[in-house]
Amino acid sequence: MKVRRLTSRYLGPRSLAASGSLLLLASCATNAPQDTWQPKGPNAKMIDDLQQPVFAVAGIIGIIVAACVGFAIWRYKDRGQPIPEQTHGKPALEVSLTVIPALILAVVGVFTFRAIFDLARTDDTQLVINVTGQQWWWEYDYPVQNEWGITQPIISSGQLVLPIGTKVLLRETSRDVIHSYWIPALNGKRDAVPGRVHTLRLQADAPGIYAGQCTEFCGLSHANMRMEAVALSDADFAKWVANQQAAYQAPAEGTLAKEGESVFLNQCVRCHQVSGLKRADGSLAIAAPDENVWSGAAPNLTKLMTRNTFAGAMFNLLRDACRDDVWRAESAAFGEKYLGGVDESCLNVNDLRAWLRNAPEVKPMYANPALLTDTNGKYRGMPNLGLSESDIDKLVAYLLTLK
Ligand code: HEC
Ligand SMILES: [Cu+2]
Repeated sequence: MKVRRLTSRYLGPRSLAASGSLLLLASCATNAPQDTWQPKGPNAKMIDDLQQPVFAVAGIIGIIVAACVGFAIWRYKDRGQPIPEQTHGKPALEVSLTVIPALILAVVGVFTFRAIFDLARTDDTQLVINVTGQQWWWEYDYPVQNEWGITQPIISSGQLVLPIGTKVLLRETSRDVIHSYWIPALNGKRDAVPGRVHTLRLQADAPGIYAGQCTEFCGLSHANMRMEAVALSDADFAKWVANQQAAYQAPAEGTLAKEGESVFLNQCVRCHQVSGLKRADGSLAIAAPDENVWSGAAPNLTKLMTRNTFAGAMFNLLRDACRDDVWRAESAAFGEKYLGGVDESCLNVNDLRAWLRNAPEVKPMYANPALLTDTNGKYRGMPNLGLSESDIDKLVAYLLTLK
């Protein structure tokens, strides 16, 4: 008796309708940069072309099955009637219910296989970028490719910059655990596995920013391991390449930034590379992150202020208003806005200072707090360096010159 009343209260048609429409409304997000139904390049489009018809066919079949089940429940509900006449099978029905789904799956299979092979092609690549996942950020390494003006390797992180209309091939690997690279608007997922190289094709049709995130659970800050692909016109990409390779500009003597450079030399170069940075004795400062970090690498900061995000794209390097300005720019104006980089007026100084003050506090890195102090000299992610506020002032001034 009691059970009946409970079920009728919670499973009544009204509450079912209410929860159903809530679910439906929840799918109506307007600003959804990671929507898998909005391809922005031919690889993602190929997946979408499979997804749309299969979703429709599966939807129709799903509705028919649900309707049949509903009808059977309603029609043959136990009302005390005698057991219906028992028959043994119906060969015609059984054969057709086996053959029809097999045919549907065969058709879907043919198109799926074709897409899988097309998406695996590597023989038409126009630009190669090496991508390395690690807890919890992505490194991008552009090997020398003279036809793109890349005459020395470019190493960056967080934002993948690529030219539009170009068949880009990512060569993915990992320095620690398995990660997975996924920018839904440009292609499906591809795992980044230590000791292996997996390839992933990317191509963007129009200038803009396309968001994604790591999709293989990789530890405490998995959810904070994001990425953004930034697509630029050929001309803007050439400007980006030239700037990434430009020589290091030391801050002028007597400035706060110059003091920041020496704090950086003392505190940061053991992990972070800034290409061209020299020590007081004139020797090049070369980072050795492998000695200090479990994953063996820390982001290259040479051109930090040319990207809009930091720490695995978890934080914006631009204040919200400036960032919106870049994200919402029309295609034609986008490149120039993006290439403007980050200046003092647009810097998201609060998040950057919080990071320098105590990185593990703003990005979870150790489930066990004891490991924050007892790390055998190696850190997962960036450690708390116990910097003073005045050192942070100097460092921020210095980092602003890295563009
Ligand atoms: C023990 C190694 C280590 C030291 C020392 C270190 N860092 Fe880091 N830093 C890292 C690692 C690892 C990351 C990536 C963490 C992440 O994204 O989760 C990082 C990330 C950063 C980032 C974000 C970069 C990006 O592109 O995402 C900045 C900025 C930064 N560190 C600045 C500094 C400064 C300034 C110092 C010196 C005061 C410093 N770090 C010292 C290891 C270190
Ligand atoms: Cu990951």
